[in-house]
Amino acid sequence: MLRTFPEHFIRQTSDELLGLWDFVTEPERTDRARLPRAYNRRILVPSAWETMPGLENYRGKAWLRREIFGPAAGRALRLVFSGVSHTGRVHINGRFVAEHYDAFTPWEVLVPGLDAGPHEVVVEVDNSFGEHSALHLENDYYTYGGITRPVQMQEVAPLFVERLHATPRRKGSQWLLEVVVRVRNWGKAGAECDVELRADFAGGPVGRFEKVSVEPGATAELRATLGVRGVEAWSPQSPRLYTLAAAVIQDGQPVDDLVDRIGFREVKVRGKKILLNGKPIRLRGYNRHEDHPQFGCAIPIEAMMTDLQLMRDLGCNFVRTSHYPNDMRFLDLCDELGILVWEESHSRSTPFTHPRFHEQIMTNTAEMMDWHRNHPSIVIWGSLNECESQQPESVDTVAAVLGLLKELDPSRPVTFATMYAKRDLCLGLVDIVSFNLYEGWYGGQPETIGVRLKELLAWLHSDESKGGKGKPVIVSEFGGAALYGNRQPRATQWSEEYQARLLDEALRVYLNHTEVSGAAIWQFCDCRITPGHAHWGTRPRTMNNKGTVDEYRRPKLAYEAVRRRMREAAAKWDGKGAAARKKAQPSEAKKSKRKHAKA
Ligand code: ADA
Repeated sequence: MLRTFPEHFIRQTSDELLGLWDFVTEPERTDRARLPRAYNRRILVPSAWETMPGLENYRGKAWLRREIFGPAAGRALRLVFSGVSHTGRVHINGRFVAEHYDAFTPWEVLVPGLDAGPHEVVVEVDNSFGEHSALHLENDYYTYGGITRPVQMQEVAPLFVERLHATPRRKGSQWLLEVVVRVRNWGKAGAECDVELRADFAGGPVGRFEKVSVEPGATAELRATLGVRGVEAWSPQSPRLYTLAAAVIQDGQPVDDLVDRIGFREVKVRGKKILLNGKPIRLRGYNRHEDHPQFGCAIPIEAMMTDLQLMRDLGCNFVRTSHYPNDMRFLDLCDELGILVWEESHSRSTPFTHPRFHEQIMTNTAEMMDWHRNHPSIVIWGSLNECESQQPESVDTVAAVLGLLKELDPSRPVTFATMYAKRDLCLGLVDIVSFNLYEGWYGGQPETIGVRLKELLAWLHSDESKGGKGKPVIVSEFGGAALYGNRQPRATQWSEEYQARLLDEALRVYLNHTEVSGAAIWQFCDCRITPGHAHWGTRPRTMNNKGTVDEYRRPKLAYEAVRRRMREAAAKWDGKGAAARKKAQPSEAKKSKRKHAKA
């Protein structure tokens, strides 16, 4: 399954491509044909090939092969890949059919006209760096190789639901749901259908598009705004999910469908606050890389759940998917558990000068939003982590990427994480200002964290020219490294003691500051990095060691300090403490009543 729930009741789907495929890497090939004639290994899908003996460091091309049977008569084969790292080229019976770049966004391959088969599917996968890859490059995390997220095989009718988008909006006491359905026609002739919307928040159908006609090869985009009453809002405390489905009906019969889960919630920025359903929220949690020593980036759902449970135990309500779109199953779990998410498109200090940067970041950003926009847990869209936002010549690019986020989804605030603090030139382009602040690690001391923050906030809000005056602020990264097991009473850098002290002080400051709307520790778990780089290549163990848990999720000393600080903040801001505070503070209405009474 690509998701944690069934997405189709009418469309035929199969998980048979999850399993063993034939496999060969370029150096192990024995022929020079366009596609390999012989395969010397077997590989599991999904998996990262670095988990196989001898391929721990392999970077280059490899081929995966499987035999499949064709779809039923009158149906096209549709393959949905939720992640191939980083470039996938699909061949069916030796014929090239599709290509996709970037490990972190889903993509689909549609093949009409296949008979019952059998047919050969070959996926050429490439994880090499160079001119062809602007977003995957040597970095402070690792680009793995393989079909690293689940893939699904589907049989689709000529008219099928390609995408279903639903955006909730609050209007007084009711909700509006803006629905967009894309119906595609792969057939050779124009065709007509009705499209019915059903939801579990209503007894029967909630909408119907009649006599929709779609030209051959074209896609029709259907739009409706539904008024919805009597639903429970989605929130971290009560992550209520509903189901929305679109079905294609022809001659009175349903021929295709797509089901998604939605939540009714609204995110807004008001002055220096982020509001969820009209109430200020404070985000506390982690930056997380999809990385695990046993699985690489191909993390099984069980391990995703462990990560989320650890974050829950730590008292967090927030995760930033640094620095790329995450597996849809992870986002599904966040939806279900009520974890708030900042999802960002793929970029970390990526040079804008790379010849393919513009095209690849725009595509990645649009794909992220096309596939992930229904997740209620996603409350912030981001991109361009620590990119060149301090350079005048970069402003247009930052504006273009953030503009795309805004254009495709005006319902969520946008941001990027900057390392440039007072030198940043793009703070005017965001809804939320996000600073990566490594005070106490790359310079400074834990004790100077508070002073640095105060000074930065005073500068930011001092006048309009800074771009961020009066906007909410998130400290999007902070922390320091500790090598698991390196315990020393001297408590110097790289020791567990130092990291614990640093995080304790940082959280004391950030979680209690009324002008900080969010704090995300760098990072949840230690992660593998690309070796050899002048800067990150010097990191001990060729890992980024700033995890609160190590790569095996073993807690470091800081775990307890973080847990205590986060839980205190939870009690203060969103638990019983918050309710008690509210009670203690007279409402505006009561205050004015009292004033009048006094007068
Ligand atoms: C940056 C960056 C992270 C990581 C971190 C660090 O802020 O966004 O990806 O590299 O620094 O550990 O230095």
